[in-house]
Amino acid sequence: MGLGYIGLPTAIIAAKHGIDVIGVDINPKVVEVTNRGKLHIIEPGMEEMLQEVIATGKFKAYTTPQESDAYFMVVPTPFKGDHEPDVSYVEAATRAVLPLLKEGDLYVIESTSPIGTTEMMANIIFTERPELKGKIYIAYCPERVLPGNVIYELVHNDRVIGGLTPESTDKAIGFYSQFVKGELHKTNSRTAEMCKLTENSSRDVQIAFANELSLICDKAGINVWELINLANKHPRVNILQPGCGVGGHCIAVDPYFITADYPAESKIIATARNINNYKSLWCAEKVKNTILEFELKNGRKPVVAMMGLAFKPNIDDLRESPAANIVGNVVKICGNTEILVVEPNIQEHGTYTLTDYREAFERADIVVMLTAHNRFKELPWDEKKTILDFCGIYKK
Ligand code: SAJ
Repeated sequence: MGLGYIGLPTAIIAAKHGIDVIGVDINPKVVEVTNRGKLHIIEPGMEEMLQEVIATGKFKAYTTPQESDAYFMVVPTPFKGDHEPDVSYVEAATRAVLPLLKEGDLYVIESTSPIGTTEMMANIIFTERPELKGKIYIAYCPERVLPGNVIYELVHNDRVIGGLTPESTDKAIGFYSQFVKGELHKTNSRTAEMCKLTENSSRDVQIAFANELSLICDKAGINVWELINLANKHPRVNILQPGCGVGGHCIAVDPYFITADYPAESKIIATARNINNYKSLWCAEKVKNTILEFELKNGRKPVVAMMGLAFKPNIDDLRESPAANIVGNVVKICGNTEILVVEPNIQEHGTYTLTDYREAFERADIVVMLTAHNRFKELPWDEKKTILDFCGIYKK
């Protein structure tokens, strides 16, 4: 249920391992495109695999669920209101498969979910189908793949599997062991739900620490990249890298699933979110001030190169990208300044005319490094330009 960034690759990999897979998505366009062997998500190597499993007849997409032996909820859990998790898609997917459930079936939630969601869905199932009580297996099993490396990680990562009962955990392990080579760790559903949220919150907190250091170092006149490199020479210190904020659909989102339900207890997690959000605003302010200073000093407007739109290095994914937000913010406020927007990993953009990264660097008076793409690392350091390096292009 759900043929998005995780559901579709999972369906394809399972089919590739010989499992008969029915992919379901409420969006008819997704179903049509998928059945034509075209990938509607960005994931290297996945389209060839999709075409293969369609050809072998192991995979087909539909707009409504079909009777199966195991059902997987892999739908989005967005926000409603002020960062409150919205589990209505998980509930809708659950209600859609409810009439099809039969004795012995496995029902798994993979969607990132607040603590207690699996129990809540079990309640819905048993309220509507009381005769299934004790006769079906219910578990929570989050994925932890890194976008861009999904084919490898779906198979090789360890997974945490939390059943409502030990029998449910075993049943789910039986399923996943057909294609997962990583270790499958047994737990209960609440721990598995919290484990997913913990992993991404942990990374968010660690990035916030690096971002906080970058703000301190900027004021103190210290090169933060050199500082972190030196601190990491300590055998028990491993600081992550500062950047222009935290993007993507996971790390900047999942911590709110904890803070929404446990506001009094989740102080560090909430502060980390604020620091990482603030870092993007700080970067945008820095760019605007640098433009003003240039004008005052030179009596003309500068040419500005904004280097990168993607949410992390060497990908073409612009979802929830702090770099894209900063570009939007600067373009809005400094509309009459010539701003060259660069993203070498995409061909075109709906709003901006893109400039080649070498040309933009050459022409710019102010160069703003937003995403640490490898290609930008070939560019020289140029004393004549003002370079704002928010992502460590020149850290060496
Ligand atoms: N970032 C930094 N500094 C760093 C590392 C990352 O600023 O040192 C920024 C990146 O630029 C990016 C954001 O953090 O904007 C997130 O990037 P990422 O590569 O750390 O993670 P995602 O969002 O692509 O994938 C994460 C992964 N989770 C963890 O590493 C704990 C992945 O394993 C999860 O499956 C995924 O979230 C998910 O779906 O939840």
